[in-house]
Amino acid sequence: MYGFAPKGRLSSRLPSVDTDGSVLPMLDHMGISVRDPEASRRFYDAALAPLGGRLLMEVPKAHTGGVFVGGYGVPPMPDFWITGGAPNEPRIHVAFRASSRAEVDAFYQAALAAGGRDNGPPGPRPHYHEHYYGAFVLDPDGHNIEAVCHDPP
Ligand SMILES: N[C@@H](CCC(=O)N[C@@H](CS)C(=O)NCC(=O)O)C(=O)O
Repeated sequence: MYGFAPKGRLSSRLPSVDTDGSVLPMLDHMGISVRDPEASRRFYDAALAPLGGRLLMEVPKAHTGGVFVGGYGVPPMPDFWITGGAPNEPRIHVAFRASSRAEVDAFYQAALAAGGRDNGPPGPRPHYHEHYYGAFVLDPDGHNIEAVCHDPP
């Protein structure tokens, strides 16, 4: 379903720097547990689309004990995984990067329309930093999902 390879050899130092000079985040991928994978897929399909994200990979159930394990990301790399099972306690907070404030707004609207619950409408959060603009939605299990743009307006 997807093929991923880094653009070049990665530096072993932090922050990781790709061969083209771009800085890569320390975090490679992460995952959360969700009670109803179909409901969560509907939510994340919709919520992440405005950010350029989509389901990129599903691990064959022969390798997962029969549960859904799917990876979302901006192609080509899945970096956010959902796994069917008992939701994490306490619930997880995940922030997805948006490239504009309009994308944050679109994330919020799409996430609410796909069954999310409001946890903070789009707007500046200057207590994080001067240009921080975020929106927060609880996913079907109550995980606190955010889109954030760090750029000046
Ligand atoms: N409802 C708050 C949500 C803020 C929020 O969830 N912030 C993240 C960090 S960006 C978080 O995990 N905060 C800690 C907490 O809520 O316990 C808002 O709209 O600002």
